[in-house]
Amino acid sequence: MTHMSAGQAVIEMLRAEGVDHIFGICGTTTNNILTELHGRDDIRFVDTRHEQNAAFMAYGYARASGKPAVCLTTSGPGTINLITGIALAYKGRAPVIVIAGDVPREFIDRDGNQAFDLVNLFKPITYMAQHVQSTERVQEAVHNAFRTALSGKRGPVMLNIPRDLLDYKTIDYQARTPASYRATDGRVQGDREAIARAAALLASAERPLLIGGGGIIDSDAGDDAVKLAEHLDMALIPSYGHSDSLPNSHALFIGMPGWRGSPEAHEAIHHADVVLALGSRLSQSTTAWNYSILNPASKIIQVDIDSAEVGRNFAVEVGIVGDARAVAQQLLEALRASGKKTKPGWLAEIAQHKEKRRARLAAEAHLPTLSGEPMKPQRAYPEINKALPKDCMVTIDAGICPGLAYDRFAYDLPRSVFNYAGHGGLGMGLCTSLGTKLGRPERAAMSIQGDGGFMYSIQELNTAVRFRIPHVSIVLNNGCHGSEKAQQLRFWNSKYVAVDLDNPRFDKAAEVFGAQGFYAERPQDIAGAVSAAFACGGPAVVEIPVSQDFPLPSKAPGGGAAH
Ligand SMILES: Cc1ncc(C[n+]2csc(CCOP(=O)(O)OP(=O)(O)O)c2C)c(N)n1
Ligand SMILES: [Mg+2]
Repeated sequence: MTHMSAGQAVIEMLRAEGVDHIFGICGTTTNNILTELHGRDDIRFVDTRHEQNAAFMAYGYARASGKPAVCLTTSGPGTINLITGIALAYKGRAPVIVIAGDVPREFIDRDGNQAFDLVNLFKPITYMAQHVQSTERVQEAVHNAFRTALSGKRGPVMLNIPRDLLDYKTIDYQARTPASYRATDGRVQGDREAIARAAALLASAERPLLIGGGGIIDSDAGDDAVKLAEHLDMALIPSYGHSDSLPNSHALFIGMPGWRGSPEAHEAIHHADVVLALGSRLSQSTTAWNYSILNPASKIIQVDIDSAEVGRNFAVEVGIVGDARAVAQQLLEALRASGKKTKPGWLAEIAQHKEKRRARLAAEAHLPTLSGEPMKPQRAYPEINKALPKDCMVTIDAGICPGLAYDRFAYDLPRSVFNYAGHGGLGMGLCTSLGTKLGRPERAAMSIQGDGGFMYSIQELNTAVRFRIPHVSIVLNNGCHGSEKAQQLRFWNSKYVAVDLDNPRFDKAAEVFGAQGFYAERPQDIAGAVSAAFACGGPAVVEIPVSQDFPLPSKAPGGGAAH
């Protein structure tokens, strides 16, 4: 038991959880915690230039590192500004813990300055939003927050602490290890009988296919999924936005399905007779929620840590509640007993799909329809690929030009690709990517965004410079909100409103911020510029001007996401 300030006790609890970065902006209600960081070097406060960006960074940090991330913000607008980024953490299943310093209790319920019902504002976008009741219960509240954020399906939580509970208060702090207040070991195993039925179905399959979702990343199940697939000759398909759940160079890997994905993946999925959805919700983005990608005749085995997801979007033959890694191991063990039966016909079909995709994308470097000036956005990708470090973490912002990245970058390591995760918020690219770099400093990090998306958070170049974060931002500048302009062109008779943009030169803007700027107007300039940006060792921006000849949207209004 140690007597200390209540604010220091909060910091000690974060340290016990391994938290080494806190994202936010200062404010009068959090000085009781913030000032306790003075002189400490075991934990760093990353003060951003807008709270929304702090939440986006925390999201990137948590997804890249697999560790919880923390935001600390002040009363009223300071915390309200987090909402868009925390909504992303909610959609993207990231354990982000918000500690909001609130006005003192005497301001509450009487329209005091900066007094808002923050708890209710955060309820729909967190797994738990709680008003801390007393100084004595702060420790319990912080433990609850970590337990909730990290158990089962991960996600954000919010603690609202009125400042009078901490200001100048001391407590007798009893340090506790995380294992004493939340389950830190063990994995949820699948039900034995369900495993046996799933194994029998997989053993009888002629064209089995594995869809690997975010659950594979969260449970580190990639290697076990691959072993299972190799045993059964299963095609490997990642779910939408989770291309890094399975190694892309593997012979059984085809490509990602969905709107921005590979048509070859759709062909394979449609022809599969048994589909194992491992840690995948079979979401709207992966499946379109209809049988345009999946085949109604295919039998589906679905594995998810959250029983509420099993059978939610498609009828399943076998549903298994469990950890993706534990279940993959259980299935392999059950199947090994019956030995391996090679499926040469299906293997040949998988190889054909893989080759067809490779050839389609390779052709983009030479297609006459993609030549000419200004450069078509597709033409930038083979060139960026030439300079992309092998271990690079890539964050893809919303927008039509960045969206091309989904089918055009390849990953062999988990925790390599980050995106808006069904949230769709423009402007997360730069900030999330900076968070990934802070979460995994040993790997390279790059964000790819459009001119619209980049201007949402360009001020965070200042944060990147102050914190000396080595980072590359690629800006595909088509001078418009292209995704929306394409919609107005195709579905609204070219009645353009609010879609054209007049931008500064982004490489020059980078220099004003103290970062490095590069400009690549021709395809042959891109690889050199991107390599130099990575080599410069600090934050860098590569502007690539591209044409407005965007790929047209295939969906009618109301027919799906427009980001
Ligand atoms: C926060 C937010 N506001 C608005 C939108 C709608 N929206 C989707 S894409 C887009 C335009 C993106 O433009 P840009 O970043 O330049 O990419 P481009 O489509 O031109 O490649 C807009 C405004 C959104 N997704 N998120
Ligand atoms: Mg644009």
